[in-house]
Amino acid sequence: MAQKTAFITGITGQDGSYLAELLLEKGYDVHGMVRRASTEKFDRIEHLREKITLHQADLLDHRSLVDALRASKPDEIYNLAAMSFVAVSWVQPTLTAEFTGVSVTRILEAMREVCPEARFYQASSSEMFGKVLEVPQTEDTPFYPRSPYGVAKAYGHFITVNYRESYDLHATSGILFNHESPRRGLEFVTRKVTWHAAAIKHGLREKLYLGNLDAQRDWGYAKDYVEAMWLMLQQDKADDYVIATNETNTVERCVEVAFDEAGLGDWKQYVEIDPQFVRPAEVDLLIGSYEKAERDLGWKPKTSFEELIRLMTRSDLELLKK
Ligand code: NDP
Ligand code: GDR
Repeated sequence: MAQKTAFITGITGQDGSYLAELLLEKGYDVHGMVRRASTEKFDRIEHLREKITLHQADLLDHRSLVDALRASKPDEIYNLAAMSFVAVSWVQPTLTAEFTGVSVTRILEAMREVCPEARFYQASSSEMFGKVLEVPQTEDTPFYPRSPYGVAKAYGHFITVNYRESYDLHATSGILFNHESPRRGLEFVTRKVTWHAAAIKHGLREKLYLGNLDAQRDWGYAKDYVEAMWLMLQQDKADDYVIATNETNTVERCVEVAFDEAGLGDWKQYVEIDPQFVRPAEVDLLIGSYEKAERDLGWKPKTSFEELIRLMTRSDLELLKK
């Protein structure tokens, strides 16, 4: 079989780096899009640099997207690039709308122009569900986003569906629930917690400041989730899929598990609430049903919440020891 080519936007991010590894293992020619910065921050893909091809482009720049697709000639496009931190979407709402929302149209248009036969994956999010209208959330649960980020992702989701229906593109929207790993950005709550548990253990920090401890999330392991992205693009017919674990836990429980793994005893003596981390509007409860993904893709999560938080804590303990 001829070698397949994949093009990944957001290859420098958590998911992009795991997806690039997976596709290389599967024998793909992997191309990635990176944006220019005064300092290169390619830590997550440093170990892959000689095996992949990088193209300079930006989600805001149509010309650069067209050129990058022309140069890479992909069979599969994974659109993972976005402003992905929910809290910052209130600080930069218009930019979030551009990066996370309208840019999906920009890349779909570039694809129509250059490679309409390619298969397209859009990184949609459980944040689109927002207010709790149904439990567990499925592909049929209505959206009621509670952040500018969620609103932008809902636009990205619907434009993907619309281009599939309007132009007969193989365009899929993966509605992924929170997924974490040792490569997670330090601003997201799980990694913030595991990093601080490790830092306190090593005497580098004294306290951990958090916002809402009662928020409930369906947390899975990023490495399991990139496999689902790939499986979605191997289907004859494009569709939309929820990827989740069907288990929910509070932020407080996350803290409890991480501090236990770090051997710190009672977490309450280290944690303080700081209102700056409380959001203007909150998503109280996320729990997703992966029933359709299991049925159609044969996918199910392999890593439990506790295993995940423990492996992230061990990784941060090791990291900070150095
Ligand atoms: P990260 O924040 O780790 O990575 C985001 C990536 O997008 C980075 O590579 C970043 O590049 C790139 N990017 C941002 N803006 C631009 C731009 N203007 N032009 C080019 N590249 C840009 O996110 P994750 O890996 O965690 O998530 C991947 C995708 O999946 C995102 O779209 C996210 O919203 C979505 N998602 C994530 C979930 C999760 O729990 N992780 C759940 C559901 C959806 P740079 O390194 O230069 O900043
Ligand atoms: P989320 O993830 O907003 O769900 O978006 P995040 O880890 O930022 O927050 C999860 C929950 O924890 C609460 N929380 C805090 N969050 C952060 N970041 N920092 C804190 O100090 C803190 N204290 C409490 C939050 O209020 C929230 O309820 C992630 C991102 O990866 C999105 O890109 C993705 O689309 C969704 O997951 C699914």
